[in-house]
Amino acid sequence: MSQTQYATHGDVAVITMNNPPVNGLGHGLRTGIVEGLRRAQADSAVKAIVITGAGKAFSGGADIREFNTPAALAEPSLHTVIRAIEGSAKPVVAAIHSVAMGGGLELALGCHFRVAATGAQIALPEVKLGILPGAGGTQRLPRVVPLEMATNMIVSGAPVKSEKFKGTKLFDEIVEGDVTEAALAFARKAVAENRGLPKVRDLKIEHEDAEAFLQFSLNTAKSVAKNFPAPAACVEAIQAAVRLPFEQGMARERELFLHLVQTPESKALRHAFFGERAASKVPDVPADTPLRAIKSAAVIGAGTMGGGIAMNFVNAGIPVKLLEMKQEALDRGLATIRKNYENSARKGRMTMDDVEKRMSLIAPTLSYDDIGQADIVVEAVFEDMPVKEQVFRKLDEVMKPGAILATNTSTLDVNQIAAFTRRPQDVIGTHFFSPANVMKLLEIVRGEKTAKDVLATTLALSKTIRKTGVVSGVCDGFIGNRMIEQYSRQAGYMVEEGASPQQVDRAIEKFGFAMGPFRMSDLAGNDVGWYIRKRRYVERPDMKYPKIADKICELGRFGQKTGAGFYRYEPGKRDAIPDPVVDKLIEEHRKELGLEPRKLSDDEIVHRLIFALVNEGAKILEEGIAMRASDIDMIYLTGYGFPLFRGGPMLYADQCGLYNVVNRMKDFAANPHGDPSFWTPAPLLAKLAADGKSFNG
Ligand code: 3H9
Repeated sequence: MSQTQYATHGDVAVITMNNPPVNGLGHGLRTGIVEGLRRAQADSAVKAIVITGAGKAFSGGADIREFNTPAALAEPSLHTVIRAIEGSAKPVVAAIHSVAMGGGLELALGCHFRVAATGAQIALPEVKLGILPGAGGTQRLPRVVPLEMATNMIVSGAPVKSEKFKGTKLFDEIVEGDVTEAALAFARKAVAENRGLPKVRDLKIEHEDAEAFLQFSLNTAKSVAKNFPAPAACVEAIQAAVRLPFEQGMARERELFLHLVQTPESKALRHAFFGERAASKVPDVPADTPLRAIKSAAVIGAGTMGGGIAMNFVNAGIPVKLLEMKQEALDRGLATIRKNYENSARKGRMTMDDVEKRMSLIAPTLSYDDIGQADIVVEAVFEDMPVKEQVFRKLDEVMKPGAILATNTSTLDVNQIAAFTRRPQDVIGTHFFSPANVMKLLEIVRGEKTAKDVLATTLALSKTIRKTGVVSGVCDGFIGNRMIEQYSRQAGYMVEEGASPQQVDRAIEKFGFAMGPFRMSDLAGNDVGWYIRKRRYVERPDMKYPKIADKICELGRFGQKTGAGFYRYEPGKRDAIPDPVVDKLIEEHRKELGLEPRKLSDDEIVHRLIFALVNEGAKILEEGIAMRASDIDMIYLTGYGFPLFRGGPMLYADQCGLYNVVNRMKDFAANPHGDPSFWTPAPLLAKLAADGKSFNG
């Protein structure tokens, strides 16, 4: 089916791009546009041409799925299309009713005139995919809007509403109502008034001190973007626009684009773009599953987690009942929420009026009788099955039929929790990450009996509260924590073998993690892991654990909250300071084990940590706990501080080559200390490696 429609309206031809969902400029659409142009040129009755888009976008840009495939290079390329538009002997008018992004905007910039609807979203967002606008965007945008504005748009990728361009040369008209009608009228007027065929390329970039401004922008881009090469390359392309004749600037832009599109950073960002969207799809839950209405919520527990969860609802305008057992705990929880909002107000992110408005959406209560009418209730009480049992039995009694009963458990069996109620189909896990009002990840745990509409509603809710929702099946620790346990075990082994906690943290932080395992544990509270391990020792006597972390806990060093953990902390400060007490403890522990400390390289540290994640990830994938490898990556990118420029553990393993991963694991298994069985490759990993395949296809 053709991806364009062609029609004539009197003496104006209208080419409508029609490639759902967002008119991505793939090969089919590009071909259709060129054909439409040819047809219009050949028809002597046609005096002008309008290009518009069907559906929800004018165009979301080049088809990202085509990148690094032959289709991306196949003619007509986007350059060829834009050249054909610009070179048209009849005026071409872009009619932009909504999103014009990336290649879509570049195409519009090739048109002789542009008419946009108010509210249309305009952007060159390529930088967010680790590339730059590669079809003239860096050369043409600075010719129609002030250099600062163009640079800002290209380097940030942020969308700007069409009306903000009033007074610039980007749009000839910004209209309310039917933009195609307006463009048709405009086209007729342009012909009648003999306005010719103005080309953006012929305009001059006007700026008093472009060189100094761009040098400053380049320095800023380099220092802010650190691991991402694209922002600086964007500025370099704009520098070329300022310094060079148009065609040479285009050549420089092309060169930079072709380099960036091959970088692992760009692959990682594109993986995350599609991974985020894939995560919201569940193969056996149809996209049109009717959702349950979520207009009100309740949260059980006003502790750190409960308070953060309540803030999520409030921020989305959903009123919340916040329930606690004791007045003091409730008061404390509310005070913390208020403090958080007031801090935001102090930083200028909201007004004090907003603070009051948000606080007014929270109704504190000590009674279950007050929460029964909520559409969803999220339990965030102590991580202990008997406590959860009590809460869920009570919820089963008081909640209205059809309410979603969610548990914020991070490790416990959601099926067992569901079985405490007579409505297991309404029970689901919503595992928030601390601080719950900040962290992007929401691990959504699908119980055996969770109803499809409950899952679909929770996934939709994750978008409403601006989280990345990723579905996990039921297992101990779900996806994220089950994997992190293996990572922590390796971290502990490496300290036993000779690394210091600082060395381990430093190595993985250099790799790009926001925080190493020991600093992270100190932040989260070492007692949390200790509590879980004590349960493991009983349930899984077959599993070996390094014991340093237990010894740290036995000293009451629970981390930042007690002023000491693997590091020590000055009162009120968060800087992790190495502590000789810990060094001594480790030394004694090694002696007890009869271990002569050895030097570990940073490379060994990093790869033992990452491949521990990958091997467990492969098991999780094979067991169907995760639906796809990219879901695991999204969990690690949004909840565990995995470096975005590396795309997540599974993509990182793919980029290393799974054959190499398995070989490296064999080396680790040969290490006489530690746990050789730890490094038995998961069957899926072994198979993919042997077949020369990857996790992400
Ligand atoms: C570029 O243009 C390069 C050129 O400079 C140079 C070339 C030589 N391609 O976000 P949504 C899919 S680079 C392919 O949920 P929304 C998306 O995967 C491109 N697919 O909807 C999803 O698919 P599915 C620069 C794309 O309404 C579906 O559309 N452009 C593309 O919330 C719906 O997406 C960008 O970076 C694409 N370009 O938001 C724009 N765009 O249903 C990136 C979307 O299978 N896109 N899809 O999961 C966006 O920012 C948003 O998607 C948009 C719509 C605002 C357009």
